[in-house]
Amino acid sequence: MKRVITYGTFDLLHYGHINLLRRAKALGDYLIVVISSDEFNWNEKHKKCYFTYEQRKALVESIRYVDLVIPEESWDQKRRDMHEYHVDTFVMGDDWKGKFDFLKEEGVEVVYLPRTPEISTSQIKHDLNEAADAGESKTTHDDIDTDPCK
Ligand code: C2G
Repeated sequence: MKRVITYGTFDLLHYGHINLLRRAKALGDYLIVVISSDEFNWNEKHKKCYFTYEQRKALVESIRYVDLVIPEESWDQKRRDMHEYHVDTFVMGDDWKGKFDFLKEEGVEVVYLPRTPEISTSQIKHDLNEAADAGESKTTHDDIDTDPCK
């Protein structure tokens, strides 16, 4: 059984994340996803997530490609993870290209996959903020046609 691992925040889960996870799983038989804890995100990535770790974990665990979700609590846990989870292949989007090549020293294959270019969690937040500022988000329920027979 070929074991693949990948790391990320996976906040506001979107199709760019799904594209990555689908291609990562296609490289093996078992996919481990290491999701950044709330503390790690805040202290190390200076990211405030919309969803908590538990919520992001539940979302990612529901994806058909994913076999196991564990927490990412420090930048330097990767070397240990490769051995603890008997990893064959480490996968990241190519925005990280070259950053984790040192993991080859642990005997794993390191693969960087092309990012899905036009989508990101920060882009989603930006677009929603812009829409809110423009007043586009003021949909009221009385203007939504709920009569299924019409
Ligand atoms: N990704 C992608 N295409 C996008 C957005 C993200 O392929 N449009 C990939 C990223 O390259 C990454 C994974 O999806 O491999 C998760 O992305 P993030 O949740 O943004 O994770 P990141 O903040 O990059 O954290 O130790 C590594 C870090 O935890 C990675």
